[in-house]
Amino acid sequence: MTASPIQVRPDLSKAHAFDRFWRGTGFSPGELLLTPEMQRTLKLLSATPCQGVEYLRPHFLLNLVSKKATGYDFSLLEEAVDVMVDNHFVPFFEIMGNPSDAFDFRGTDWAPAWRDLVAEMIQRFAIRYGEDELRRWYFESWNEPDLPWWTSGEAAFLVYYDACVAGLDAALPGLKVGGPGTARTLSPMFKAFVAHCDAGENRLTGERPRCDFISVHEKGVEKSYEDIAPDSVGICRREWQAIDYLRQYHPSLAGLPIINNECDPQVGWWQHHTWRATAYKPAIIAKIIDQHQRLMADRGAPMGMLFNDNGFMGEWGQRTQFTLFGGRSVSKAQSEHETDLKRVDELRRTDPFSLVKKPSLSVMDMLAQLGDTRVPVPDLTPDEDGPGAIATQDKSGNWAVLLYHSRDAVRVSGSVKINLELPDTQSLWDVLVLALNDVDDNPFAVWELTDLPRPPRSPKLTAPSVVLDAMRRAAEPRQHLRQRCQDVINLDIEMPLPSAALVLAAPASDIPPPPPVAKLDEIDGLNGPEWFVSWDEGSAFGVRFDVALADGENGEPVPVLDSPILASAFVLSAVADKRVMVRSVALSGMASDWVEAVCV
Ligand code: 8U8
Repeated sequence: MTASPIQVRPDLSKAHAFDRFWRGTGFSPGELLLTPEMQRTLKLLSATPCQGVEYLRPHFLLNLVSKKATGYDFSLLEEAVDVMVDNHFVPFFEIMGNPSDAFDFRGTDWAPAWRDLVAEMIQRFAIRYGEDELRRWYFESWNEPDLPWWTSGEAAFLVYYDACVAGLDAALPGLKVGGPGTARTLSPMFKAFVAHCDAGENRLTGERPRCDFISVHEKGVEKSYEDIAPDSVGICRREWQAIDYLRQYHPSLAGLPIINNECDPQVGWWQHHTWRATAYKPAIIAKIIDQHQRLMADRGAPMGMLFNDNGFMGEWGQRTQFTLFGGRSVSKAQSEHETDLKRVDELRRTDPFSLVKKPSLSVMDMLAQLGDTRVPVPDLTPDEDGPGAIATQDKSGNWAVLLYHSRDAVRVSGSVKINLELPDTQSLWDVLVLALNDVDDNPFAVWELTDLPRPPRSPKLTAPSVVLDAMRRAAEPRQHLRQRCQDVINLDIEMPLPSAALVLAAPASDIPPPPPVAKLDEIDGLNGPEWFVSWDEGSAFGVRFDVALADGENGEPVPVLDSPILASAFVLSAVADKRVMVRSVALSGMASDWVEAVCV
């Protein structure tokens, strides 16, 4: 017997404003920003459309500052922050690190000097990046002061926070600041921090401690080399514990946005779990985001932001957005982290490397398409059986719906049929469905089919260009349907477990889109030059892009993928005597002329 399809019926009567609250990532340590691998990572990451990944939260940035006989040397810190800002990221700036180990936070009288350090840093940033830019940033206290990243105890942490705020306010009053970024639910450090912000006094200014947001870290499950199941609902449950605690004991703080800026399915970024390289990861990312809307925001929580702390560099099974081929071997960068500024020149050099995108980043390309009005979908029970939906419209009424099928279990299979009907879609509509699942393919599966040497036999991943290119194609969402619908949009969509699918729908149009402005950058790959092809995404809803190679001057462009690309860049190995061509494709399938991507 075939089960009847799961009905997905967005309810327009419940539509409300929707904020894309998941646009952050992080990594450690900050000095990775000086490496060619991280600089390439950010260049590729910034091609997530519509600033789909906007905030970057590195640890230990202040270890890049050196104390000199007179004053501080900020040059390495500024170089690192330039890398973020030049790639259009907004720093979520943890005031974390100890310049030349000059501060003994267990001692006395260090607070005015810390305030002055922060103030000087902010004054320099204001000159370098401008005041308006700085007002977009978030400033946060030391990462996870309830774990051994902070060893000086609660009292010193509160003084440290006061000195941070005093320094920020001395330089540029009103910058956004908060904390405590704690790792443990309702830990004594969390309680001490919120009590101080509620009823304490800034030790340096005598004012009430300023706090614009509360940050906590809640993840799906503790670290383990076993593929144990995360408890995704547990993330929201524990965030509610923090909110309930504030409501009960510190109501004056209970309205502050709650930010979970390390909202990962599992602790331990460095441990290898192959599910991090398959469709399991994009599906659970989509589910956790939807849970934050349904179980937090819809129930009155002051939802701030949600970050996946997946900006690290590493291999298939590690918590990263790309798989690193070649380059330097990455270790437990954070736990073993000790900054050695004498080795900075070594950081700037590396062996040849290539990056291959993971499906966990492709789902950010999908999420980025969602509109600013959410249309709730009643009667789904994704937290019990897996299939869920985030349905949205934009201001013009165009639909973007993200469907997902995810369970909190790594080793389950199966498939469901979803029947999606969009309301109020009379007359003609163009519809496109793109999907990520392991049945179509995934880059890790392409890799597994090879007999290339892999760890522990080889300390670094390596692959010929043809395999790198095949893996990159397999990372992109696949086109499942492109169709013109008359009077009603009613679609049956097969959703294997795990998977994510994006449905885009707009009133039909036969006008071809204008060609994109396309660029080509030659970058150094593992096996020689690679092409980073990028284009201006424009603002027309549903218009996406094809990349093709053409022989010589007059050859016909041959697309490298049979699906339009959601991101605003694609990487491929350079091929002699070929030209790279790009075109825009509207939802109707109407395409612009091809344009050549040229080096500028
Ligand atoms: C609870 C816990 C145990 C442990 O052994 O290591 C941890 C490391 C624990 C909690 C947090 C933690 O560090 C944070 O989480 C990391 C991770 O790998 O999950 C990183 O994502 C973060 O950068 C770090 O702040």
